[in-house]
Amino acid sequence: MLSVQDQAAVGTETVPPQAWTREKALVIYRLPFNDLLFQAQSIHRQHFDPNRVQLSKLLNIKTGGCPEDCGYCSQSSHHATGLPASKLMDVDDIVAEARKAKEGGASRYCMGAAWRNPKPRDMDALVDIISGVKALGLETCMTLGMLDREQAERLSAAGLDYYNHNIDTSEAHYPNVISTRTFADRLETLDQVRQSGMKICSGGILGLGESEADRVDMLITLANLPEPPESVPINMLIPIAGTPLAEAKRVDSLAFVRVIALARIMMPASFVRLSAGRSAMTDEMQALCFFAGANSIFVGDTLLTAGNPEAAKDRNLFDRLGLQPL
Ligand code: SAM
Ligand code: DTB
Ligand code: SF4
Repeated sequence: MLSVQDQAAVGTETVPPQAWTREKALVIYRLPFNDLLFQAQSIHRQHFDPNRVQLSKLLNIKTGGCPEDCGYCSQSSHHATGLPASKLMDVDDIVAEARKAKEGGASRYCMGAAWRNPKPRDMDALVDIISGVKALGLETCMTLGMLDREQAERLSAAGLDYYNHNIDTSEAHYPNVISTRTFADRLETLDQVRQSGMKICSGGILGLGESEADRVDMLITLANLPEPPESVPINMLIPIAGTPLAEAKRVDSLAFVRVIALARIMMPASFVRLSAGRSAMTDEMQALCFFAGANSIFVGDTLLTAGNPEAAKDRNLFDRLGLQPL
C-alpha cells in the first residue's frame, strides 16, 4: 500500500508522464473496429461535448512559388502543377475575407503562406494582419513555414493564438516525401512556438505511401511532445496533378477512421481536426470520423488551393447528425 505521502506524490512531478510506445499504440490501433471506436468515443465524452464541432476557415495569404519540395503540394516550385504564384495579400483584403468567414460561423481564422519561412521584411505586415483579424473577435492561426525564436516571439506578442506546423508523417518516412528540410527542423520550430506561448496546431497527412507503423509513429511523436498540440489536423491526401504523389494509392476509409480514433485516445484533450480531403469522403465516413473523436473541420469551399465541401452540404450533414458548431 502507498503511504499518505506517496499517494500525495502520485500525479505530481515525481511520476513521469506516461510516454507512448509503438507497441502500446499498435495494440490499440489494431483492436476490433467496434472496440476501438467505443474506446475513442468514451474518452471523447470525458473531455468534450460529443455533438459540438469547432469550425475553422482557411485563407491562402501567399500562394505558390514555394522553394520547398513537399511531394504532396500544389504550391511547390519543384512541381509543374500550373498554379500561378502571387505576393502576400494586402491586410485590408485579408480582414475583409475574415469578416465573411465570421459571418459564416467560423470561430478561428487560419492563414497560410507558401513559404519556407517568413522573411524579415514580411514581419510588420504579419503583425498588422494578426491585429486586424483578432479585432473581429476571431481566434487567429497562421502557417508560414519555419520560425526562429525571434519570429515566434514577435507573432506571439502580436496576439497570434495558434501556429500550424505539421510533422506530416513519421520521422522514417519524412525523407521520402520532402528533401528540402528535415523532421528535426519541424520539431525545432514546434519548440520555438511552444516557448513563445502560442498554441500548437500540428498533425499530418495520410496517403503519402506510408505504412501502418508510420501512421502510428507520427501520432507517437505528437503525443510525446512535452505538451501535446492543442489541435491535431489529420489530412487525407488530395492528389494534385503534377506532384510526385499525384497517383498515390488512396487511403482505406476505415484505416483513416482508425487513425482518428487513435489520435483521440492518445491526445484526449486535443481538438482532432478532420482536415483536407473531405470532398472525397462520403457522409458516412465523415460521421464515423466524428464518432471516433474528430471535433473540428475546415469550412468553406476552398482550403488553400484545393476544394472543400460547400457550406450547404456541411449544414445538411450537421443537421442529419445533430451536430452543432462550437
Ligand atoms: N508552407 C507552410 C508549411 O508547409 O508549413 C504552410 C502551408 S502548407 C500548404 C500546410 C499543410 O497543408 C502541410 O503541412 C500539409 O500537411 C497540408 N497539405 C498541403 N497540401 C496538401 C494536399 N495536397 N493534401 C492534403 N494536405 C495537404
Ligand atoms: C492542415 O493541416 N491542413 C490545411 C491547414 N493545415 C493549413 C491545409 C490543407 C491544404 C490542402 C491542399 C490545398 O488546399 O492546397
Ligand atoms: Fe511549401 Fe508548405 Fe507546400 Fe511544402 S507544404 S511546398 S512548405 S507551401
